[in-house]
Amino acid sequence: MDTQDLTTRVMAGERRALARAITLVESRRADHRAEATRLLEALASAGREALRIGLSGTPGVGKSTFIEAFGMFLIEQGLKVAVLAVDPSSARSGGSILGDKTRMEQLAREKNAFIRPSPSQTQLGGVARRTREAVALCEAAGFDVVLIETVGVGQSETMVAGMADLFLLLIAPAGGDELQGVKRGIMEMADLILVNKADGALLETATRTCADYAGALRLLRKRAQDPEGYPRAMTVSALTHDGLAEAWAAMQRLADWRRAEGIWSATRAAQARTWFEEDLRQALLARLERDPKIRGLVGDLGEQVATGRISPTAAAETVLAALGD
Ligand SMILES: Nc1nc2c(ncn2[C@@H]2O[C@H](COP(=O)(O)OP(=O)(O)O)[C@@H](O)[C@H]2O)c(=O)[nH]1
Ligand SMILES: [Mg+2]
Repeated sequence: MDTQDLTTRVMAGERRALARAITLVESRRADHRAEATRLLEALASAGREALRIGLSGTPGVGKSTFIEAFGMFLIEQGLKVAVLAVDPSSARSGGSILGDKTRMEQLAREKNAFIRPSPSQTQLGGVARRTREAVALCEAAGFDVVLIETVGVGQSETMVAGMADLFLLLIAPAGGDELQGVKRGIMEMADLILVNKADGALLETATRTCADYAGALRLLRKRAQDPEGYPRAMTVSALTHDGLAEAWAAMQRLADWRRAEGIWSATRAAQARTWFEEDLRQALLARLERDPKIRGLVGDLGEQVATGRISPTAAAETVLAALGD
């Protein structure tokens, strides 16, 4: 399959071609990289856009169960749904979504769904680029919604929020008035806080937890990207599917408002600019690390800095000077 062929097949929404294209963008081989860039360029011209939804929450909160239920709900609405996972620790754990596939059994069988586990890479920068490119491929393949799942570890959430149109935070019902140690920074990224497991014996606790979060959200600084009433906290049950339709309605209302206000495109433009700068930074660092002369110099100077023979600032300047020639 050449690039032209792959482009045509991805555009036709062939899932096997999409899987293959993602494998291509995940490859570190220089020739693959060049082909991936050509493919992405060719596909970008189609100008297809999906609703990109970032989803985060600590292990056990019900992300996989929610994605299965919400994904099926969207498919019943006639939409095509892609699910990508970002897990910086997957190199060690062997990929979280794999075990999860059992929880996404139904979704995995749907022809209008596409599920892709996390690329096994330790470097968050590498994961970010590959995930972004996978998102772009899913969009080109005609998916309406791309869900990007991440586990609740700080940096990966920021990264996912940086490539999403909407960011959802899944929370478990909890007794007590502590907000489960959810970091303020993460709360500030959320467009919707969904308190999951609002069913059975947990319903009452979930309702109370939801009210707590609604209160906490009201205390946050007003964001330019929100209409009245957002960010919101709502209860859902991935198990009984209660609240899923309401959550989807809230997402659509927010997305529509942002489109109408020009916030949607402005946010995407700003995101693209950030990615460009981030890519450049990564590539420059990689180039430095490949240069044996610079690597040697950095090693030597590191030693001198550690033993106090030269200041960190002077050492950095020495390296920069060496780059100049
Ligand atoms: N009662 C109830 N349990 C749920 C719900 N969603 C998930 N769970 C359970 O919570 C556990 C963790 O769910 P999982 O989807 O694997 O969480 P993840 O680690 O965030 O992906 C499983 O035992 C699920 O059955 C829900 O809405 N209600
Ligand atoms: Mg899971």
